Amino acid sequence: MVNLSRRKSTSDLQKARIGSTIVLAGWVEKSKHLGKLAFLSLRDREGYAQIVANKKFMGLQSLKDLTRESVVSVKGKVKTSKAKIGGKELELIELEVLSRAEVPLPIEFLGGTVETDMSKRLDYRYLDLRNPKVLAIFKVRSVMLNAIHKFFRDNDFLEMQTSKISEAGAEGGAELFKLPYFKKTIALNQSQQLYKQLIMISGFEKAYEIGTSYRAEKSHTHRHLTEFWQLDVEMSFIDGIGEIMKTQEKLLVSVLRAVKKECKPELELLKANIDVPKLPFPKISHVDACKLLKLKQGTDIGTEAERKLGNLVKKKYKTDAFFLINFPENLTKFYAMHDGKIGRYVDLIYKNNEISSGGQREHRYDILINQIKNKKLNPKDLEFYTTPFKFGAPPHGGFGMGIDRMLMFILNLPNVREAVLFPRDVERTGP
Ligand code: AMO
Repeated sequence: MVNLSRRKSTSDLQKARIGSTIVLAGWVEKSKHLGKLAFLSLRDREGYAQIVANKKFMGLQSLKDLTRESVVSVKGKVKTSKAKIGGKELELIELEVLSRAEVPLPIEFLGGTVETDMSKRLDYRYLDLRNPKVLAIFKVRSVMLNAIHKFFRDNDFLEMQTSKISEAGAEGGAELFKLPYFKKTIALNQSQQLYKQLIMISGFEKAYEIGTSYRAEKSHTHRHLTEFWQLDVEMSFIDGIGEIMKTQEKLLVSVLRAVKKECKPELELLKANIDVPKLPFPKISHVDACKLLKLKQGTDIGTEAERKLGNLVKKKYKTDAFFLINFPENLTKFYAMHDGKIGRYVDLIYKNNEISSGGQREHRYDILINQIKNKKLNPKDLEFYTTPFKFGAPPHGGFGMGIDRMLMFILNLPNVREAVLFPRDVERTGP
Protein backbone atom coordinates (compact mmCIF):
# COMPACT_ATOMS: atom_id res chain seq x y z
CA MET A 1 0.00 0.00 0.00
CA VAL A 2 1.31 3.44 -0.93
CA ASN A 3 1.22 5.74 2.09
CA LEU A 4 -0.90 8.76 1.01
CA SER A 5 0.09 10.78 4.05
CA ARG A 6 3.55 11.05 2.43
CA ARG A 7 2.09 12.42 -0.81
CA LYS A 8 3.92 15.22 -2.59
CA SER A 9 2.80 17.19 -5.65
CA THR A 10 4.20 16.94 -9.18
CA SER A 11 5.85 20.34 -8.66
CA ASP A 12 7.58 18.98 -5.51
CA LEU A 13 9.07 16.25 -7.69
CA GLN A 14 11.06 18.85 -9.58
CA LYS A 15 12.50 20.12 -6.27
CA ALA A 16 13.26 16.64 -4.86
CA ARG A 17 16.77 15.22 -4.45
CA ILE A 18 17.95 12.76 -7.09
CA GLY A 19 17.85 9.26 -5.60
CA SER A 20 15.25 10.10 -2.93
CA THR A 21 11.98 8.16 -2.71
CA ILE A 22 8.74 10.10 -2.95
CA VAL A 23 4.99 9.44 -3.20
CA LEU A 24 2.76 11.11 -5.81
CA ALA A 25 -0.95 10.64 -6.52
CA GLY A 26 -3.25 11.81 -9.29
CA TRP A 27 -4.87 10.87 -12.58
CA VAL A 28 -3.19 8.80 -15.30
CA GLU A 29 -3.55 10.98 -18.36
CA LYS A 30 -1.47 8.83 -20.73
CA SER A 31 0.47 5.60 -20.75
CA LYS A 32 2.93 4.21 -23.27
CA HIS A 33 4.31 0.67 -23.35
CA LEU A 34 7.62 -0.16 -25.05
CA GLY A 35 8.58 -3.79 -24.44
CA LYS A 36 10.24 -3.83 -21.03
CA LEU A 37 9.47 -0.20 -20.27
CA ALA A 38 6.27 1.70 -19.54
CA PHE A 39 5.74 5.47 -19.21
CA LEU A 40 2.82 7.01 -17.36
CA SER A 41 1.92 10.66 -17.44
CA LEU A 42 0.48 11.46 -14.03
CA ARG A 43 -1.50 14.67 -13.60
CA ASP A 44 -2.38 16.51 -10.40
CA ARG A 45 -3.50 20.09 -9.69
CA GLU A 46 0.02 21.43 -10.11
CA GLY A 47 0.87 19.76 -13.43
CA TYR A 48 2.34 16.54 -14.77
CA ALA A 49 5.01 14.01 -13.79
CA GLN A 50 6.54 11.28 -15.88
CA ILE A 51 6.56 7.88 -14.17
CA VAL A 52 8.83 5.22 -15.65
CA ALA A 53 8.39 1.52 -14.97
CA ASN A 54 11.26 -0.76 -15.98
CA LYS A 55 11.69 -4.50 -15.69
CA LYS A 56 12.55 -4.17 -11.97
CA PHE A 57 8.92 -3.17 -11.39
CA MET A 58 6.97 -6.38 -10.73
CA GLY A 59 3.61 -5.18 -12.05
CA LEU A 60 4.86 -4.04 -15.48
CA GLN A 61 2.32 -6.19 -17.35
CA SER A 62 -0.63 -5.06 -15.22
CA LEU A 63 0.05 -1.43 -16.17
CA LYS A 64 -1.35 -2.25 -19.60
CA ASP A 65 -4.80 -2.65 -18.00
CA LEU A 66 -4.66 0.80 -16.42
CA THR A 67 -7.37 2.91 -18.02
CA ARG A 68 -6.98 6.62 -18.77
CA GLU A 69 -8.03 8.97 -15.97
CA SER A 70 -7.82 6.24 -13.34
CA VAL A 71 -6.63 7.59 -10.00
CA VAL A 72 -3.41 6.08 -8.69
CA SER A 73 -0.83 6.61 -6.00
CA VAL A 74 2.77 5.82 -6.80
CA LYS A 75 5.99 5.46 -4.87
CA GLY A 76 9.20 5.87 -6.80
CA LYS A 77 12.79 6.97 -6.94
CA VAL A 78 13.62 10.46 -8.27
CA LYS A 79 15.76 10.34 -11.43
CA THR A 80 16.92 12.87 -13.99
CA SER A 81 14.74 12.87 -17.08
CA LYS A 82 14.92 13.88 -20.69
CA ALA A 83 11.12 14.29 -20.86
CA LYS A 84 9.61 17.64 -21.78
CA ILE A 85 7.58 17.88 -18.59
CA GLY A 86 10.46 18.71 -16.28
CA GLY A 87 14.03 17.77 -15.47
CA LYS A 88 13.09 14.91 -13.14
CA GLU A 89 10.98 11.75 -13.34
CA LEU A 90 9.99 8.95 -10.99
CA GLU A 91 11.19 5.38 -11.38
CA LEU A 92 8.25 3.31 -10.24
CA ILE A 93 8.64 1.13 -7.12
CA GLU A 94 5.00 0.69 -6.12
CA LEU A 95 1.63 1.61 -7.65
CA GLU A 96 -1.84 1.41 -6.16
CA VAL A 97 -5.02 1.92 -8.18
CA LEU A 98 -7.29 4.06 -6.00
CA SER A 99 -10.14 4.29 -8.51
CA ARG A 100 -10.38 2.78 -11.96
CA ALA A 101 -11.95 5.02 -14.62
CA GLU A 102 -14.39 3.76 -17.22
CA VAL A 103 -13.40 4.22 -20.85
CA PRO A 104 -14.10 5.78 -23.27
CA LEU A 105 -14.38 9.13 -21.53
CA PRO A 106 -17.49 11.14 -22.45
CA ILE A 107 -15.41 14.19 -23.41
CA GLU A 108 -11.85 14.62 -24.62
CA PHE A 109 -9.22 16.93 -23.14
CA LEU A 110 -5.97 15.06 -23.72
CA GLY A 111 -2.93 17.35 -23.50
CA GLY A 112 -5.08 20.38 -22.66
CA THR A 113 -7.17 20.33 -25.85
CA VAL A 114 -10.47 22.24 -25.69
CA GLU A 115 -12.22 20.90 -28.76
CA THR A 116 -15.51 19.57 -27.43
CA ASP A 117 -18.36 22.09 -27.74
CA MET A 118 -19.13 24.13 -24.67
CA SER A 119 -22.53 22.66 -23.91
CA LYS A 120 -21.14 19.11 -23.83
CA ARG A 121 -18.19 20.29 -21.76
CA LEU A 122 -20.55 21.82 -19.23
CA ASP A 123 -22.56 18.57 -19.09
CA TYR A 124 -19.35 16.91 -17.95
CA ARG A 125 -17.89 19.89 -16.10
CA TYR A 126 -16.19 17.65 -13.50
CA LEU A 127 -14.12 16.14 -16.35
CA ASP A 128 -13.73 19.41 -18.25
CA LEU A 129 -12.16 20.96 -15.14
CA ARG A 130 -9.43 18.30 -15.20
CA ASN A 131 -8.12 20.06 -18.28
CA PRO A 132 -5.21 22.22 -17.02
CA LYS A 133 -6.32 25.08 -19.30
CA VAL A 134 -9.78 25.11 -17.75
CA LEU A 135 -8.44 24.69 -14.22
CA ALA A 136 -6.09 27.65 -14.81
CA ILE A 137 -9.12 29.95 -15.15
CA PHE A 138 -10.23 28.98 -11.65
CA LYS A 139 -6.76 29.33 -10.19
CA VAL A 140 -6.84 32.92 -11.50
CA ARG A 141 -10.36 33.36 -10.11
CA SER A 142 -9.15 32.32 -6.68
CA VAL A 143 -6.23 34.78 -6.77
CA MET A 144 -8.59 37.50 -8.03
CA LEU A 145 -11.03 36.94 -5.15
CA ASN A 146 -8.22 36.92 -2.58
CA ALA A 147 -6.96 40.21 -4.01
CA ILE A 148 -10.46 41.73 -3.73
CA HIS A 149 -10.79 40.67 -0.08
CA LYS A 150 -7.31 42.02 0.66
CA PHE A 151 -8.12 45.36 -1.00
CA PHE A 152 -11.21 45.89 1.12
CA ARG A 153 -9.54 44.72 4.33
CA ASP A 154 -6.64 47.11 3.70
CA ASN A 155 -9.09 49.96 3.04
CA ASP A 156 -11.08 49.56 6.23
CA PHE A 157 -14.28 47.98 4.81
CA LEU A 158 -16.41 45.55 6.82
CA GLU A 159 -17.49 42.37 5.05
CA MET A 160 -21.27 41.90 5.03
CA GLN A 161 -23.45 38.91 4.13
CA THR A 162 -26.99 39.80 3.15
CA SER A 163 -29.95 37.51 2.47
CA LYS A 164 -30.62 36.13 -0.99
CA ILE A 165 -34.32 35.73 -0.23
CA SER A 166 -36.45 38.79 -0.58
CA GLU A 167 -40.01 39.99 -0.99
CA ALA A 168 -39.33 42.56 -3.72
CA GLY A 169 -37.05 43.23 -6.65
CA ALA A 170 -34.04 45.44 -6.07
CA GLU A 171 -33.57 46.57 -9.64
CA GLY A 172 -37.15 47.16 -10.79
CA GLY A 173 -39.87 44.54 -11.12
CA ALA A 174 -39.58 42.43 -14.24
CA GLU A 175 -36.56 40.14 -14.09
CA LEU A 176 -37.49 38.42 -10.86
CA PHE A 177 -37.29 34.70 -10.06
CA LYS A 178 -40.32 33.96 -7.91
CA LEU A 179 -40.43 30.84 -5.76
CA PRO A 180 -43.01 29.23 -3.47
CA TYR A 181 -42.03 29.69 0.17
CA PHE A 182 -44.40 27.96 2.60
CA LYS A 183 -47.62 29.96 2.21
CA LYS A 184 -45.97 32.88 0.40
CA THR A 185 -44.19 33.64 -2.82
CA ILE A 186 -40.71 35.07 -2.47
CA ALA A 187 -38.10 36.36 -4.89
CA LEU A 188 -34.43 35.57 -5.26
CA ASN A 189 -32.29 38.70 -4.91
CA GLN A 190 -31.51 40.53 -8.14
CA SER A 191 -28.65 42.25 -6.36
CA GLN A 192 -27.54 43.17 -2.85
CA GLN A 193 -28.61 46.74 -3.59
CA LEU A 194 -31.37 47.43 -1.08
CA TYR A 195 -29.69 45.54 1.74
CA LYS A 196 -26.33 47.19 1.30
CA GLN A 197 -28.12 50.52 1.58
CA LEU A 198 -29.88 49.39 4.76
CA ILE A 199 -26.44 48.48 6.13
CA MET A 200 -25.37 52.10 5.54
CA ILE A 201 -28.41 53.29 7.51
CA SER A 202 -27.29 50.84 10.21
CA GLY A 203 -23.93 52.62 10.47
CA PHE A 204 -21.44 50.20 8.81
CA GLU A 205 -20.01 53.24 6.90
CA LYS A 206 -17.94 51.11 4.48
CA ALA A 207 -19.01 47.57 3.58
CA TYR A 208 -18.61 45.01 0.83
CA GLU A 209 -19.96 41.59 -0.07
CA ILE A 210 -19.29 38.96 -2.70
CA GLY A 211 -22.48 37.02 -3.27
CA THR A 212 -24.76 35.56 -5.90
CA SER A 213 -27.46 37.54 -7.70
CA TYR A 214 -30.30 36.17 -9.78
CA ARG A 215 -31.91 37.67 -12.86
CA ALA A 216 -34.72 36.10 -14.87
CA GLU A 217 -33.45 37.73 -18.07
CA LYS A 218 -34.07 35.80 -21.25
CA SER A 219 -30.64 36.84 -22.52
CA HIS A 220 -28.88 34.25 -24.64
CA THR A 221 -25.65 36.20 -24.84
CA HIS A 222 -22.00 35.46 -24.17
CA ARG A 223 -22.04 37.79 -21.13
CA HIS A 224 -25.35 37.09 -19.35
CA LEU A 225 -26.08 34.46 -16.71
CA THR A 226 -29.21 33.94 -14.62
CA GLU A 227 -27.04 33.39 -11.54
CA PHE A 228 -23.88 35.46 -11.27
CA TRP A 229 -21.40 36.52 -8.62
CA GLN A 230 -21.48 40.16 -7.78
CA LEU A 231 -19.12 42.28 -5.70
CA ASP A 232 -21.24 44.84 -3.88
CA VAL A 233 -19.66 47.87 -2.27
CA GLU A 234 -21.28 50.70 -0.35
CA MET A 235 -19.81 53.75 1.41
CA SER A 236 -21.36 56.43 3.62
CA PHE A 237 -20.69 60.16 3.91
CA ILE A 238 -19.65 60.51 0.29
CA ASP A 239 -20.08 63.70 -1.65
CA GLY A 240 -20.80 62.78 -5.26
CA ILE A 241 -19.38 59.94 -7.32
CA GLY A 242 -15.69 60.89 -7.03
CA GLU A 243 -14.87 58.53 -4.16
CA ILE A 244 -16.81 55.70 -5.80
CA MET A 245 -14.67 56.02 -8.92
CA LYS A 246 -11.44 56.25 -6.92
CA THR A 247 -12.31 53.05 -5.06
CA GLN A 248 -13.18 51.20 -8.28
CA GLU A 249 -10.09 52.20 -10.20
CA LYS A 250 -7.75 51.40 -7.31
CA LEU A 251 -9.52 48.07 -6.86
CA LEU A 252 -9.20 47.08 -10.52
CA VAL A 253 -5.54 48.05 -10.64
CA SER A 254 -4.68 46.15 -7.46
CA VAL A 255 -6.53 43.03 -8.69
CA LEU A 256 -4.76 43.16 -12.06
CA ARG A 257 -1.38 43.61 -10.36
CA ALA A 258 -2.01 40.63 -8.07
CA VAL A 259 -3.09 38.38 -10.95
CA LYS A 260 -0.13 39.47 -13.06
CA LYS A 261 2.28 38.74 -10.21
CA GLU A 262 0.80 35.54 -8.81
CA CYS A 263 -0.56 33.79 -11.90
CA LYS A 264 2.36 33.79 -14.33
CA PRO A 265 2.07 30.09 -15.37
CA GLU A 266 -1.73 30.33 -15.72
CA LEU A 267 -1.55 33.51 -17.82
CA GLU A 268 1.02 31.86 -20.05
CA LEU A 269 -1.11 28.73 -20.46
CA LEU A 270 -4.16 30.85 -21.29
CA LYS A 271 -2.13 33.18 -23.51
CA ALA A 272 -3.48 36.17 -21.60
CA ASN A 273 -1.40 39.29 -21.30
CA ILE A 274 -2.30 41.84 -18.63
CA ASP A 275 -1.79 45.57 -19.16
CA VAL A 276 -2.46 47.44 -15.94
CA PRO A 277 -4.29 50.68 -16.83
CA LYS A 278 -2.84 53.96 -15.55
CA LEU A 279 -4.60 55.93 -12.79
CA PRO A 280 -6.82 57.93 -12.89
CA PHE A 281 -9.13 56.40 -15.50
CA PRO A 282 -10.67 58.81 -18.05
CA LYS A 283 -14.25 59.93 -17.42
CA ILE A 284 -16.78 60.42 -20.21
CA SER A 285 -20.23 61.84 -19.59
CA HIS A 286 -23.22 60.08 -21.09
CA VAL A 287 -23.95 63.23 -23.12
CA ASP A 288 -20.44 63.19 -24.65
CA ALA A 289 -20.61 59.44 -25.27
CA CYS A 290 -23.83 59.86 -27.26
CA LYS A 291 -22.22 62.67 -29.26
CA LEU A 292 -19.14 60.54 -29.99
CA LEU A 293 -21.29 57.59 -31.02
CA LYS A 294 -23.70 59.81 -32.99
CA LEU A 295 -26.62 58.49 -30.94
CA LYS A 296 -29.75 60.36 -29.89
CA GLN A 297 -29.24 61.86 -26.39
CA GLY A 298 -30.61 59.54 -23.70
CA THR A 299 -30.05 56.34 -25.70
CA ASP A 300 -29.16 53.27 -23.63
CA ILE A 301 -25.58 52.41 -24.64
CA GLY A 302 -25.78 48.66 -25.32
CA THR A 303 -23.17 45.99 -26.04
CA GLU A 304 -22.31 47.12 -29.57
CA ALA A 305 -22.13 50.83 -28.71
CA GLU A 306 -20.02 50.01 -25.64
CA ARG A 307 -17.53 48.25 -27.90
CA LYS A 308 -17.38 51.24 -30.27
CA LEU A 309 -16.97 53.68 -27.40
CA GLY A 310 -14.24 51.48 -25.88
CA ASN A 311 -12.33 51.54 -29.16
CA LEU A 312 -12.62 55.34 -29.44
CA VAL A 313 -11.40 55.81 -25.86
CA LYS A 314 -8.54 53.36 -26.39
CA LYS A 315 -7.41 55.31 -29.43
CA LYS A 316 -7.50 58.64 -27.61
CA TYR A 317 -6.34 57.71 -24.08
CA LYS A 318 -4.45 54.42 -24.70
CA THR A 319 -6.35 52.64 -21.93
CA ASP A 320 -8.68 49.66 -21.54
CA ALA A 321 -10.56 51.18 -18.59
CA PHE A 322 -12.71 54.29 -18.29
CA PHE A 323 -15.82 55.60 -16.53
CA LEU A 324 -19.09 56.49 -18.19
CA ILE A 325 -20.78 59.01 -15.86
CA ASN A 326 -23.83 61.20 -15.28
CA PHE A 327 -26.66 59.22 -16.85
CA PRO A 328 -29.97 60.74 -17.95
CA GLU A 329 -32.89 60.10 -15.64
CA ASN A 330 -34.62 57.71 -18.06
CA LEU A 331 -31.69 55.28 -17.60
CA THR A 332 -31.30 55.44 -13.82
CA LYS A 333 -32.83 53.24 -11.12
CA PHE A 334 -35.32 54.45 -8.49
CA TYR A 335 -32.62 54.51 -5.81
CA ALA A 336 -30.22 56.87 -7.66
CA MET A 337 -29.55 60.46 -6.58
CA HIS A 338 -30.09 63.11 -9.28
CA ASP A 339 -28.94 66.63 -10.00
CA GLY A 340 -32.00 67.86 -11.83
CA LYS A 341 -32.46 65.37 -14.66
CA ILE A 342 -28.96 63.88 -14.42
CA GLY A 343 -28.33 60.81 -12.27
CA ARG A 344 -25.20 60.55 -10.13
CA TYR A 345 -24.40 57.33 -11.89
CA VAL A 346 -21.22 55.64 -13.02
CA ASP A 347 -20.39 52.58 -15.13
CA LEU A 348 -16.89 51.16 -15.34
CA ILE A 349 -16.05 49.99 -18.86
CA TYR A 350 -13.13 47.59 -19.14
CA LYS A 351 -12.00 46.03 -22.41
CA ASN A 352 -15.07 47.45 -24.19
CA ASN A 353 -17.62 46.01 -21.73
CA GLU A 354 -19.43 47.27 -18.66
CA ILE A 355 -18.07 45.41 -15.64
CA SER A 356 -19.63 47.54 -12.94
CA SER A 357 -22.41 50.01 -12.28
CA GLY A 358 -22.93 52.32 -9.35
CA GLY A 359 -23.53 55.81 -8.08
CA GLN A 360 -24.72 57.96 -5.23
CA ARG A 361 -28.10 56.96 -3.79
CA GLU A 362 -31.05 59.12 -2.83
CA HIS A 363 -31.09 59.18 0.99
CA ARG A 364 -33.90 61.75 1.45
CA TYR A 365 -37.13 59.88 2.21
CA ASP A 366 -39.64 62.09 0.38
CA ILE A 367 -37.60 62.30 -2.81
CA LEU A 368 -37.01 58.54 -2.72
CA ILE A 369 -40.76 57.85 -2.48
CA ASN A 370 -41.40 60.19 -5.43
CA GLN A 371 -38.74 58.44 -7.50
CA ILE A 372 -40.29 55.05 -6.76
CA LYS A 373 -43.67 56.38 -7.90
CA ASN A 374 -42.16 57.99 -11.02
CA LYS A 375 -40.70 54.61 -12.02
CA LYS A 376 -44.23 53.17 -11.77
CA LEU A 377 -43.30 50.94 -8.82
CA ASN A 378 -45.50 50.49 -5.78
CA PRO A 379 -43.97 52.13 -2.65
CA LYS A 380 -45.93 49.64 -0.50
CA ASP A 381 -43.83 46.75 -1.91
CA LEU A 382 -40.66 48.57 -0.91
CA GLU A 383 -41.63 49.68 2.60
CA PHE A 384 -39.07 47.36 4.22
CA TYR A 385 -36.48 49.42 2.34
CA THR A 386 -37.95 52.93 2.47
CA THR A 387 -39.14 53.11 6.11
CA PRO A 388 -35.56 52.95 7.51
CA PHE A 389 -34.82 56.20 5.61
CA LYS A 390 -37.11 57.97 8.09
CA PHE A 391 -34.74 57.22 10.96
CA GLY A 392 -31.47 58.86 9.93
CA ALA A 393 -29.83 57.92 6.62
CA PRO A 394 -26.33 59.16 5.77
CA PRO A 395 -25.48 60.25 2.21
CA HIS A 396 -24.12 57.09 0.62
CA GLY A 397 -23.29 55.30 -2.62
CA GLY A 398 -21.33 52.46 -4.09
CA PHE A 399 -21.15 50.02 -6.93
CA GLY A 400 -21.83 46.47 -8.05
CA MET A 401 -19.19 44.66 -10.07
CA GLY A 402 -19.73 41.40 -11.94
CA ILE A 403 -17.05 38.99 -10.71
CA ASP A 404 -17.58 36.55 -13.60
CA ARG A 405 -17.45 39.33 -16.17
CA MET A 406 -14.35 40.81 -14.59
CA LEU A 407 -12.55 37.46 -14.89
CA MET A 408 -13.89 36.96 -18.41
CA PHE A 409 -12.41 40.25 -19.60
CA ILE A 410 -9.15 39.97 -17.64
CA LEU A 411 -8.46 36.65 -19.38
CA ASN A 412 -10.12 37.59 -22.72
CA LEU A 413 -12.44 34.57 -22.44
CA PRO A 414 -14.96 34.31 -25.27
CA ASN A 415 -17.89 33.50 -22.96
CA VAL A 416 -18.77 34.35 -19.34
CA ARG A 417 -19.72 30.67 -18.81
CA GLU A 418 -16.00 29.82 -19.00
CA ALA A 419 -15.46 31.90 -15.86
CA VAL A 420 -18.04 30.09 -13.68
CA LEU A 421 -17.75 26.56 -12.29
CA PHE A 422 -21.37 25.55 -12.82
CA PRO A 423 -22.97 28.30 -14.93
CA ARG A 424 -26.71 28.89 -14.95
CA ASP A 425 -28.50 30.41 -17.92
CA VAL A 426 -31.93 30.34 -19.52
CA GLU A 427 -31.54 26.66 -20.47
CA ARG A 428 -28.92 25.32 -18.10
CA THR A 429 -29.86 24.49 -14.51
CA GLY A 430 -27.48 21.55 -14.03
CA PRO A 431 -25.25 19.75 -13.30
P1 AMO B 1 -26.12 46.13 -12.56
O1 AMO B 1 -27.46 45.54 -12.78
O2 AMO B 1 -25.56 47.00 -13.63
O3 AMO B 1 -26.10 47.01 -11.24
O4 AMO B 1 -25.08 44.97 -12.26
C1 AMO B 1 -23.75 45.23 -11.87
C2 AMO B 1 -22.77 44.35 -12.62
O5 AMO B 1 -23.10 42.98 -12.46
C3 AMO B 1 -22.80 42.26 -13.64
N1 AMO B 1 -24.03 41.65 -14.17
C4 AMO B 1 -24.10 40.41 -14.74
N2 AMO B 1 -23.16 39.47 -14.95
C5 AMO B 1 -23.55 38.32 -15.54
N3 AMO B 1 -24.82 38.06 -15.92
C6 AMO B 1 -25.81 38.97 -15.72
N4 AMO B 1 -27.06 38.70 -16.08
C7 AMO B 1 -25.46 40.22 -15.11
N5 AMO B 1 -26.16 41.33 -14.77
C8 AMO B 1 -25.27 42.16 -14.20
C9 AMO B 1 -22.22 43.24 -14.62
C10 AMO B 1 -22.76 44.56 -14.14
O6 AMO B 1 -21.95 45.64 -14.50
N6 AMO B 1 -27.33 47.35 -7.85
C11 AMO B 1 -26.57 47.75 -9.01
C12 AMO B 1 -25.17 48.11 -8.66
C13 AMO B 1 -25.01 49.37 -7.83
O7 AMO B 1 -25.58 50.38 -8.22
O8 AMO B 1 -24.33 49.29 -6.78
C14 AMO B 1 -26.59 46.62 -10.03
O9 AMO B 1 -26.89 45.48 -9.74
O10 AMO B 1 -20.81 43.19 -14.51
